[in-house]
Amino acid sequence: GKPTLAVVGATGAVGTVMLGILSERADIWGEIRLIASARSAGRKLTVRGEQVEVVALAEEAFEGVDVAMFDVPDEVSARWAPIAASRGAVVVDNSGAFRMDPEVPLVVPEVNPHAARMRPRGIIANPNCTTLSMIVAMGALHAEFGLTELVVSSYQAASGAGKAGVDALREQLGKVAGSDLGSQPGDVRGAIGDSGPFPGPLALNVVPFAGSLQEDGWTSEELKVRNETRKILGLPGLPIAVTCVRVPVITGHSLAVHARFEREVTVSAAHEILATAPGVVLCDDPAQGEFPTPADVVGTDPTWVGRVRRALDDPCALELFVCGDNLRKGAALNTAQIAEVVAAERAAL
Ligand code: 11C
Repeated sequence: GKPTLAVVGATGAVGTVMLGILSERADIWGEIRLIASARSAGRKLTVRGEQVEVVALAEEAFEGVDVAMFDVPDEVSARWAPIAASRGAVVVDNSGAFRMDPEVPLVVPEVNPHAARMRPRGIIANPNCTTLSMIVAMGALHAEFGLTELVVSSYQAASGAGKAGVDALREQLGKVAGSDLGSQPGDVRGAIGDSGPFPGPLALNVVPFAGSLQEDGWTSEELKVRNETRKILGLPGLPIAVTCVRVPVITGHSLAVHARFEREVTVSAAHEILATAPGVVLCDDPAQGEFPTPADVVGTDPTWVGRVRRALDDPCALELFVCGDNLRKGAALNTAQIAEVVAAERAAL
């Protein structure tokens, strides 16, 4: 029969998008079991046009599950993913708990699908949404030109911080709408106060901080983009500098990328690769006002690329701007694609 899928964290920001994605994609699953905290148990959610009752996270909830997707905080995955795996499920985990574990593959199906097969712990990790928002395009360029260095700045949406992030930004926008705030130091901060998950006002502002503070001034988010990119591309020594910035966008992460390669590159060669790479859409005609923006790409599946330029001071380097939906390819969609890779293995047995 068709494999049984469990969605753990079905009621969260990513889980909600996941149910939509599962309803749209090819229907390869038998039962889809929805799992969440005890608080949400008993709620009914719609998936594939049917109402499904949410069950509480417990060992028995994984009985008979072939693939279990986890869209929950790190500490919940750290505890429960091994339990699901010990019960025979292949876990696809979207938290940060296992991404850098050498015994856990970190998979982007367009870039390193083969890595999914080596999973001694029965766990496959899904990358961070900021890494995912650029990695399909960068993987395609790397395959052709050979990456030697990346310098990246992110423009991250509020929904990267979950529902709490979206609620905080909407509330802040309400407080500043129609005002003349934004012309005196601290006036926006004064009007908004300290609330929500961001360490500064996000409405009428940008905040150069995401995640938690780590050694030497780097944030956890910046180190994730660096470490995960190296692991996915199989380039453990790749020099990568990252600055992560939160911007007042609801959903859609963007990145400005300076990418250096082993050999000389041209914009036309890069265009040709990006225009044909699976999962990438080239949108690059600035004379016609065509470049990707998060407001235009939210809700879509691909990685959008524009503003491709050759570096003025380096014939081996490109500058480009990428945008992607951080809840779709950045999270739920990539997880669903990995689960489909696992299901296809099983079907081939
Ligand atoms: C953000 N990328 O935009 C983060 C959220 O490692 O999965 C996702 C954190 C993670 O805030």
